[in-house]
Amino acid sequence: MRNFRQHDVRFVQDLSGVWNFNFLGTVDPDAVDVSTLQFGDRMVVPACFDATPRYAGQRGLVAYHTKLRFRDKTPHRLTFGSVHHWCRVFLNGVVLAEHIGGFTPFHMDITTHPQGEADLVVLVDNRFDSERCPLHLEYFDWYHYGGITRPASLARLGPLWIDSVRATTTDYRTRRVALSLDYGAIRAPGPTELVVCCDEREVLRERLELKETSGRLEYTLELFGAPLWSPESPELCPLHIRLGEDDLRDRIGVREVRVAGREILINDQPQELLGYNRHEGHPQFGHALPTALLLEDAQRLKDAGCTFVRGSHYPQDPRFLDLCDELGLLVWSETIGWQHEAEHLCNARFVEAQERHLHEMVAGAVNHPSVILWGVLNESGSDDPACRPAYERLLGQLRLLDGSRPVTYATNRPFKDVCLDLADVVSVNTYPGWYEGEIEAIPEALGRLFAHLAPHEKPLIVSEIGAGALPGWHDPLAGRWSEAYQAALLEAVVRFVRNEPRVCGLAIWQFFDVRTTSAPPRILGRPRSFNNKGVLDEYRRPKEAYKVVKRLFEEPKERRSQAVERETGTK
Ligand code: ADA
Repeated sequence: MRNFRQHDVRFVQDLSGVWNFNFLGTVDPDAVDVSTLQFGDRMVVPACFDATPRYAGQRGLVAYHTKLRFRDKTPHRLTFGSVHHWCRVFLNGVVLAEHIGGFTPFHMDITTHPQGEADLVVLVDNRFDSERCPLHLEYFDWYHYGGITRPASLARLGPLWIDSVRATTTDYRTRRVALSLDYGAIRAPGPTELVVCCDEREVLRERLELKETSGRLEYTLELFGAPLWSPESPELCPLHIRLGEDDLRDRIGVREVRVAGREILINDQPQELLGYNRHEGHPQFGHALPTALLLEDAQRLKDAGCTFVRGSHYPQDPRFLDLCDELGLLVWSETIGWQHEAEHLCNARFVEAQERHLHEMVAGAVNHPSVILWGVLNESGSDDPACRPAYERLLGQLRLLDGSRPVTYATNRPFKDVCLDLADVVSVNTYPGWYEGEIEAIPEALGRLFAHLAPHEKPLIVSEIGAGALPGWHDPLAGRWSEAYQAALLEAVVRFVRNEPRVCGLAIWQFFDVRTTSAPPRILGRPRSFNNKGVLDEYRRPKEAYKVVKRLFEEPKERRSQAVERETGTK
């Protein structure tokens, strides 16, 4: 599930492999008797079944089956990295759990089961149903693939287990880190030893008297001599925690993120965020990208001169975040969402589903130093006072769950927005030169926009801007849809934005082309059924703009600092 070993002691069975499979189609999940299901086909886990040739583009209910092996009678934890986009999980024919929403991990603890083998059946539905699964809707500008799309595992928890661990830098200067550990147990554990090692050095050893079957342990660690994490020097601190007979490995980065005036600071250093929006998609793999492709994407972002990636429009694979941690790429992590108006934002079911999903996003990504910003509700009704309570609630939840990172949302209605005061960072999606106006008018359009947002005195990120280019379309007239037009537009954008002291971040739309919804009318403006605004095509082959942007991104940082100095009169 991660790019490093998470346990030395805890036994974990990786469930990746080939499972039994049945495409049930237009069947109501409530009408399925799992004990009578036949499995005539096979399917890889993790994978998107509807990206495979046999089921390409099909929507419906499917059933997966595999055998689990329980080592003993103690509790075990079944974890799914992500299932798209509704599922019901059965163990030996009995429902264990239901889950909605892809792109986030979830688990179920199994406490009563005999030792030995058991049948695991997962009903998965990739159909759109706004009642049952309001997080995934057909009109979004990306294709929703289905299946068990990230790795799954079965872990033996034993009688006492580490439930979760969170490490937050509270003072980077003194390397002070707040550590909180939630544990669970089948009975009050009594005397228990806790040992915490950082980079194989023991930083805490304590004999505890645990009187409850669950609880939270909190400590302040002073990691003397630990290296700091920053984009230039992404040094990670391996953490190994042992509680009784259970253990957990994670990696932390000693770094603080803070907003000051118009800047986002990491360890008090202002950051210039330069990068792209990234979907998780590929024609052959759908959303289930193999590790090699995750690595390719991360390497390419670095090669493209990026410091920043916006995970649009959903939480990215934890293995991709691991790579960002290692490479020093800064990440905006956001919940699933796309252009929701009052119809959704005033609907309690939708907001509750967002809230549950947001909890999973934070729980899954909170220890990644690369994640510096949480986001919600891409391009939604932030101009509508009726939608403001939903923004208040979701941004408020994010702050409650993690006060150590700023929160934001991408608005596409900045001139009428009524929620910007709720965000720590103002983020704006805008398409001058593409949806409105010509390339020559970009400086004027952006200048007007930045001037309008200036009174907010907050960091400003251009969270989307771009142009479509059909891969290989070399038009002598360099018109819209040609590679040359896209390159010229992005050149104008990057030149203007990097010289603009009021802007601290730019995420171009987008890194590579992704398949979009098949539903009209959007599809009619999306040749090939793709959103073609990538600087790479869907197979990650560069278009003309890739090199142009790379050159501009790689120009020394001094350029923006000079612009900031000019603006603020500081030197
Ligand atoms: C929006 C949206 C993106 C994409 C883009 C476009 O800004 O947030 O997901 O749809 O427009 O290509 O038009």
